[in-house]
Amino acid sequence: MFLGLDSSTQSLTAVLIDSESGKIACQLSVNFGAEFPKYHSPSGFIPGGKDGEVHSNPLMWLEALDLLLSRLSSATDLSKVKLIAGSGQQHGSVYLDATFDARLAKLDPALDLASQLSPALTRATSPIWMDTSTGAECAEITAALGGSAEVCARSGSIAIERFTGPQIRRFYKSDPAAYERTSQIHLVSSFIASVIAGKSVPIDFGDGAGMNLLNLSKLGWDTDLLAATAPDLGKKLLPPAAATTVQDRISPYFTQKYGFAENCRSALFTGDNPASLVGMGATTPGNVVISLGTSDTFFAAMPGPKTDPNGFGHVFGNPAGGFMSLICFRNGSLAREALRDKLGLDWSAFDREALAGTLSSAGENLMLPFFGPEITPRHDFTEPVFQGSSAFESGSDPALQVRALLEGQFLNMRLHSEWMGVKTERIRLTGGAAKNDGIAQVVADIFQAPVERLDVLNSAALGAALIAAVADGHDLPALQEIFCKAAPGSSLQPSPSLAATYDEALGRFQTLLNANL
Ligand code: XUL
Repeated sequence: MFLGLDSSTQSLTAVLIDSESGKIACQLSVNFGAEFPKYHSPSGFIPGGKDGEVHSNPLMWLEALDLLLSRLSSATDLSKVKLIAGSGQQHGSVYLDATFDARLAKLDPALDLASQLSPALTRATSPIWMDTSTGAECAEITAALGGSAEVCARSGSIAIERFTGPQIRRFYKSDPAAYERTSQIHLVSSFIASVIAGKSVPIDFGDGAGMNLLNLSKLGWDTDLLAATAPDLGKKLLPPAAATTVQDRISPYFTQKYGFAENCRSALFTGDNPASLVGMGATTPGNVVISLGTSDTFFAAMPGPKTDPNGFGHVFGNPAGGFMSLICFRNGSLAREALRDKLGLDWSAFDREALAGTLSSAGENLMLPFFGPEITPRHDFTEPVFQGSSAFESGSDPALQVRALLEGQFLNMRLHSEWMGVKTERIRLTGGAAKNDGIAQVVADIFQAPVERLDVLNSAALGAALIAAVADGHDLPALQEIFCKAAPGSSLQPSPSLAATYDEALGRFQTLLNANL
């Protein structure tokens, strides 16, 4: 059996797979807000941070690890687990002093993780991916490197507020003494991996690429980015490595306390998005995952470290080898819900409206589907822009607006993923709105690729379990055939007759967008 753990923003999840029977043996989740009210983090982070700061308490993640494993050991026999891998919310960082490794080496199973490791923290709380406090630090790093294009070409992204490098720089500037006492900086992923391994283990290429510090072509820390971020930073990070790098036996703390076998080993942990790429069965180029959530995200495997010339998209390591893109669109469900409410529709009507009666006007009316500030493209929109027939612009025919909103969202997605230079052959749709057939059909038609929906609940934790199996020598494509199957009857085919329609609409959409930036 192989265990995948995902330490995400709101919860810690375990997925245990049995590679012989091809079944998920057990999955369990611990919700931080519900289980640990003492951390005052109902949604997994401490609310009310100043100047855009959003932090979490890393001790909460450790308490969750103890609780989840104790529940898991009651539910199943953990002595059958051969290897553990995992993932974490990306970009979050944990700061530790020189005693961290010694504390890990002598963890006492009679005590808990949080109390034994808390004295090693040099920063009580961890900035996470929702933090936007580092605008000044991003500007400083960018200036030191000679511009955004250089930062992006090296690290896969322009300097981004939530990325770890700018966050480390802010810590160094605000508390230089604590920064100096820090001898090890971990991501959420490598922190949990280190606790499991009983020693500090490296950050993997998947999550490491979300720091503005990893040189993608060299797959090592970039000396100029390190120097632009904070002094002696290279000494506080282990050399990065592939997620499938196997460590020795896990810490005796876990074998003695939760019944893992003595020869159970662990791999490195990666970011939740790279792990999801694995769990969604989309690790080979041509496969695309579109996740429809509060924000929409588009991620896809890429053979080489190509970067977005406009600096909107990000490039991370792909745990199966090569690279992946991640492009985030802020106006996802937020925009769909805003229009739905404006038109007084419910979700099923929203779906029907998207399909019924409006197919003959596909691609005709254009909407820039931004109800608020957008990040891809980066612009402070305040309301959508309409261009088309008077029935469309006046809203007298709501169905036309529904179609144009969805078309606008996915034309924008197609436009801003073209830089990858990878032809979309299959789309796996996930997230709240994915089950909506009307939306799924628009996606298929605009990208001219079949769309599938998966039954996978915890794609990051499942991906981590698959990474554990691969680290043990199993074949990833064979495992993905079994564990990442499309839900029966969930596939939708594109209509070839709409290919030319949307090619042409894409050009007009781009012109309208450029005129409004
Ligand atoms: C990706 C990002 C989030 C986090 C949280 O860049 O910030 O998706 O990984 O899950």
